[in-house]
Order: sequence, then structure tokens, then C-alpha cells
Amino acid sequence: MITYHNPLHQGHAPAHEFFRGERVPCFEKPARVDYVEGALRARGQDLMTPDVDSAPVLSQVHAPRYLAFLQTAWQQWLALDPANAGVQPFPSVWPVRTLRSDLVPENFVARLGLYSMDNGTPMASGTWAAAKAGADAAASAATLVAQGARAAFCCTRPPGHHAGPDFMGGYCFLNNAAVAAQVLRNQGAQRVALLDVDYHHGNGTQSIFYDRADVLFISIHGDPRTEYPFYLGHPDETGVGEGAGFNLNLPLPAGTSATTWFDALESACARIASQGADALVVSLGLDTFEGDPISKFALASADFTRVGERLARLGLPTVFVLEGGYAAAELGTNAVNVLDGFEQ
Ligand code: SP5
Ligand code: ZN
Repeated sequence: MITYHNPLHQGHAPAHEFFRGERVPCFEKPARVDYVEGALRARGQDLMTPDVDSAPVLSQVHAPRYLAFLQTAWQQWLALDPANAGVQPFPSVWPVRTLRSDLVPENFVARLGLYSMDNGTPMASGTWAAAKAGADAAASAATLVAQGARAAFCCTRPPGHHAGPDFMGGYCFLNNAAVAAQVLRNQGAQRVALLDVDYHHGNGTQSIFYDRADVLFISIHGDPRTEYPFYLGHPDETGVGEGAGFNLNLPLPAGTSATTWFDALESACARIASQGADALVVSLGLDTFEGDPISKFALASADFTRVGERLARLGLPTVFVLEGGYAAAELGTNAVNVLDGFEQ
């Protein structure tokens, strides 16, 4: 399968995130993609370097003020104090209900809160460059599929599906899957189905397309009554305005078995088939794996082959975009299994 990698991902390497009030090593670390690249190369796969500038498409899925902030966020942080080079910025105040989010504060940490949904999305010096190169990889993969390739895989980090129109969150900065879907639309697909199989609901992607009928968003994920991101991903969210009926959430309880998960996949595939789409984008989170350290589904490595097989049977030009998955050493096997299942 055509595969694009992100040559700049290692520049996004924050040291810590917060968990239960403690600083712990980041789950979303460079080794994740190193393992996937290793498994791809072992399979004889060429890794292509991004060759499409995603900037115009990023402006279609993210707000200008958010993109402008993110692009220079690290320089803004250093401008406060050169010693910040060794310190991770974290938001500490957020414009929740009754507070104003139309104003852009002069204080950097306040701006970081304006553009963040959580304090679990640490930044580093190379974050913008890594996120932008990842979006370029997604745009490149989608461009080849729009031009007739059967499928392509965007092997990147940081992930993207929690990043909304104007905010970062859940380890995500730029929404790579949204970029892929928008590229397919721009290049002729009338309707795109975007299926998110990450353990966590793709709140950012849902929000980007919630009022649009041209991108059907479907997500299978841990029930947000108990699982991150909590505040979106519930079954009564079905789209709004022209997008009414083009959003489908299929939450499953923490602890769900592979058998039940595949029943949900069947429902998702039935909706894609009935609603009709010219192309498919898959937000390929691998944190549904039974060994994932932060998630609670129970797919075995062999199940990922079945995921690929089932998605291939939809018969749609397909862009796979890597999202979460934190059992780093097993990510290579699980990713390659999806691609093998799709291609066999
Ligand atoms: C892309 C993606 O998968 N983002 C996930 C963001 C999850 N953020 C919350 C992390 C909470 C960590 N919980 C650790 C539980 C260890 N037992
Ligand atoms: Zn996830």
C-alpha cells in the first residue's frame, strides 16, 4: 500500500503529561511510529516523504486564529523567558461557560487555554513542524487516492482526531483525517465517509464536520460516559443543519469484547453502504488492542487483520490515517495486520 511517513515527527517529543495530578512520561511518544515504520520496512514497504503542502486545506478545517497561534506557539513561549526552552507549557485556565472565548488574551498561558480542550496535550519545540508535516502526509496520501490509487496509509504522529476547528487536545494539534477528507472533497469526491475506530471518540473530527452532509462521520469508541473525551461522542449526536443525519456515534462500554466490537463495525459499514460515499477515510487508532495501557477494549493482533478485510469489502478508495495506540512495541504488527487484511 502507498505509505507516507512523517520525517519530522521526532521533533514532537515532550517529556511529560499529567495523570491524576502527577507528571508521568508521555504515552504518545516517538517510538510509537518508529515501531510502525520498522514493521512496514520489514514488510518491504517504501515510505514516501510528504509532497503536498496542506496549508490551503488546513484553512478549510481549522480557524485562522488557531493556526496562527499554533504555528508560533513555541516562539511565543520562549519570548516569555529563554529558560522556557527546557519547560513544557501547560494551560491552567479555560474559557468555559459564561467566560469569553471571542477575545484573545495577551497572556500566553491564557491563550494556550483558549486553544486547548485539556491539559493532556503537551507541546515541544518541534510540535508545529511535526504536526504540519503530518498534515502534509495526510494530504499527500489523500491526493494519490483522489487520483485513482485504491488506498494509501498515512503513518504519522502526533495524532489528529481530537483537534477541533480551533483547539488542540488529546495529544492532537492538527486534524490529519479531516485534512484527508477535505482533500478528497476538493478533488472530486461528492461524499466522503470518515470512519473513526480509535478507542477514544474523535470529537475534533465530529465538530469539524457536524453541520456538513458531504462528510459522513462515524465513530466506534469507549462510552464517553466513562471514557475520554467525556463531553462528546454520545449516541444522540446525529448532526445539525445540512449535516443532520450525517453523524453516527457507536459507543461501547469499557471492557467490550472483540465480538461486540465487530458487531459495531458491521453497523458502521452498513451505514456507509446505505448512505453512499465515493471515498473512505479511516481514523486508524490502534488503542482498541487488548494490551493498550490507557484503553479498555480487547482486540487481539489477529483481529486487526479482520478490520482490514472488512473495510476492503466496502469497495471504496481508502485513506488510512494513524491516530492513537500506546502499546508501542505491538503497534507495528497491528498496523501491518490492518494493511495486510485490506490488501489480501
Ligand atoms: C489520539 C488519542 O488516542 N488520544 C487519547 C487521549 C487520551 N487522553 C487521556 C489520557 C488519560 C490517561 N489515562 C491513563 C490511564 C492509565 N491506567
Ligand atoms: Zn485514542
